[in-house]
Parts: sequence; C-alpha cells; structure tokens
Amino acid sequence: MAPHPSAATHFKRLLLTGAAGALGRVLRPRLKRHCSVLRSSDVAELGSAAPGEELVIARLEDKAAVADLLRDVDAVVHFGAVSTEHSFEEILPANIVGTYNVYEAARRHGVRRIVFASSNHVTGFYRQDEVIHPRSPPRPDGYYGLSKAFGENLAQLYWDRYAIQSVSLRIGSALPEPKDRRMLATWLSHDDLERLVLAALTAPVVGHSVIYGMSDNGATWWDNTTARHIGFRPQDSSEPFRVALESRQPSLDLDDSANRFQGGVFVRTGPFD
Ligand code: 15L
Repeated sequence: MAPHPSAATHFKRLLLTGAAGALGRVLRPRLKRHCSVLRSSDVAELGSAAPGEELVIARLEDKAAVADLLRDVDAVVHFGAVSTEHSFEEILPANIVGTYNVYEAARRHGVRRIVFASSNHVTGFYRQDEVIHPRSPPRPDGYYGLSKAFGENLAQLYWDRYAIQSVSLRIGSALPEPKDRRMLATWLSHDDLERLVLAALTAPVVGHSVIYGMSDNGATWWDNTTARHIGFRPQDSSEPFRVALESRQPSLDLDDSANRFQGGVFVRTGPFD
C-alpha cells in the first residue's frame, strides 16, 4: 500500500519528466496526490490524462520544448533519461544535454527546486566491501553513471550560482522486489521511492544535497548520514527476501567483476564499438 502523504505541502503544479519510464510510471499517480496539476512529460506515449494532469510529449534535448515544459511549475521531478548503460552517443542527448536544458529552463522561469534522478552508478566502481557516503568522490561505472555525475555537478553549479535547490537521488534498484543478491544492498521499494521524492520536494532547506535511494536494508554499502536533514525514513527492507535470494544464488563467482563492484553488471557493460 502506498504511503500516506505526510507532507503538508501541496504544490500548484509539479513537472514530472520521464513519466512513461519505469519509475515515472510509478511516480505519476503518486505525485498527482500532492499537487493540483501534474504536468507529465516524456518522449514516449503517455496514454490519457488523469483529472488534473497535463501531458506533454517532448524531447529533453529540444531546448525550446524543455523551456515550455518548465513554464509555471513550482518544482521539477526530473526522471527523464536513458536509464541504463549505453554508448556515449546514445547517452549524450537526453542525459547530458537534456539535464542542462532542464536547469537552464529552471533558471529562466525562476523554478526553485529540482529533484534529480541520479543513480548509484555514479559510484559503481567502489567495491562491495566498502561503505561509502554521498561525499565520497564519484567513481562512475560507465557513460550512464558519468552522465549522472554530470547532472549532480550541474545541480551544484545551479545552486551555487543561481540558488536553485536540488536533491540528487542516487537511486539503487527501485523495483517491486529485489531480484538478486546485489539488490539485498541496493533495493529501494516503490513506497520508499515515493517517500524519498516527497522528502526531497518538501524539506525546507536542501541547497544541493545528494542522497542514496535505498530501503532500510540489512546490508548496505551506503551511509546516508550526511543527508539526514532531508528527513527520508525508509520503511521497507530487503531482508524478507534474503533466504529466497541466497538459495537461488548460493555462491557468487568473485572472478566476475559484477560480483565485486557496487555497480554490478554495469561495470562490465560495453565497449560499444
Ligand atoms: C539504475 O540506475 C538503472 O536505471 C536501473 O535500471 C537499475 O539497473 C539500477 O540502477 C541498479 O543499479 O540496480
């Protein structure tokens, strides 16, 4: 069951980019409960509009289209992106140019808050026997992780220079259930994803904050202490899935880099020529 909205904040209009994507589809009905109007956008088909919803098909790399998208919105939940490892040429338009277009449009329209879907792949080349924190130096595990590191740096620049507040969410594995042993550490339930996005939208002072998106899992590689001010309290855990996942994968081949590094298979996806 979805979490009840605890935040008193009710927005007039929120923009959700990537609304047709895997996590956009999860967030779309949930965000609608927290705003009078939800503007849902994607490059892909969005179906029909719910009451109080505006649908806009737009390419993130289209600067003019993105400028129109941000008109009259209170805040942006920016989830639009290529969301797995691809060649640099495939990542560049939506993830790098597109995120720049979102921040530039925010500056021009005076939008003061952006929740940016970053990824754990910003730090995917840390080992699974390390516990890191949001201020650990980035170690992207591919072009996708690199594009998210760019987005985080952009968020920092637009905070320092233009006072646009952002929360960069280094999302782990946001799925209905953890699917393998790695996800015992990286899993983020959909309800906790909603809690995380709401906390990021409503915490009064965030500057540019970075936080890992994970549930209250027993094993963790990420220490979110430096982002406690956001007030995110995960309520789900991967522990109930542990026995089943360990019996499905009783041993792990440690010669496989995917089993040694936090980014899993992303660390060995590519090259693309
Ligand atoms: C991500 O950033 C991806 O978007 C998603 O497809 C998952 O692979 C996830 O990371 C993960 O690390 O499990």
